[in-house]
Amino acid sequence: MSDTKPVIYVLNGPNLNLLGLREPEIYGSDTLDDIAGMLEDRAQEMGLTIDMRQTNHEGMLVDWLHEAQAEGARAVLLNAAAYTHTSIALLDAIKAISTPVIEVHLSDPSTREEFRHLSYIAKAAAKTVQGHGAQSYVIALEAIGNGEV
Ligand code: CA2
Repeated sequence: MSDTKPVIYVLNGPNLNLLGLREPEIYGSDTLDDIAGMLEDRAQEMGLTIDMRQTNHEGMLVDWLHEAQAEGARAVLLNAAAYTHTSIALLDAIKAISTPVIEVHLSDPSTREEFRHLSYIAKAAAKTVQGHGAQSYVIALEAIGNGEV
């Protein structure tokens, strides 16, 4: 039988492949695979499917945002990492698709260095969840499940 559950793209940007291996005091000790597992468990309860990806390349994130729309994804969770604070290309890509995008951060960039206070992603995202460690992703997923996004 084919799987017709709505798909949530979970897109992760540069250096997040190192999660759990460095700077646990800022980002926690969960790896990206741990977070994928948490999301898959919660998504199953909610009747959703997770497609979790990570790249260190800005253009790949742009391509995946376009793909999310083309493939009919229900929504995107996006942790653009440092590109959050620099990327007009990602802002334009979010504006160019109708798929809702939720901005996710492990830390709370607004309480960190000044250069992290500006988020280009927030200018187009349907919602931002930040500062809850790995739980930020789960909270963002639940916002889709409860119809907030
Ligand atoms: O808090 C977040 O999720 C961030 O998106 C993480 C980014 C940072 O540039 C943003 O301001 C906030 C950094 C991701 C780097 O990930 C690392 C993981 C382990 C060790 C070092 C970096």
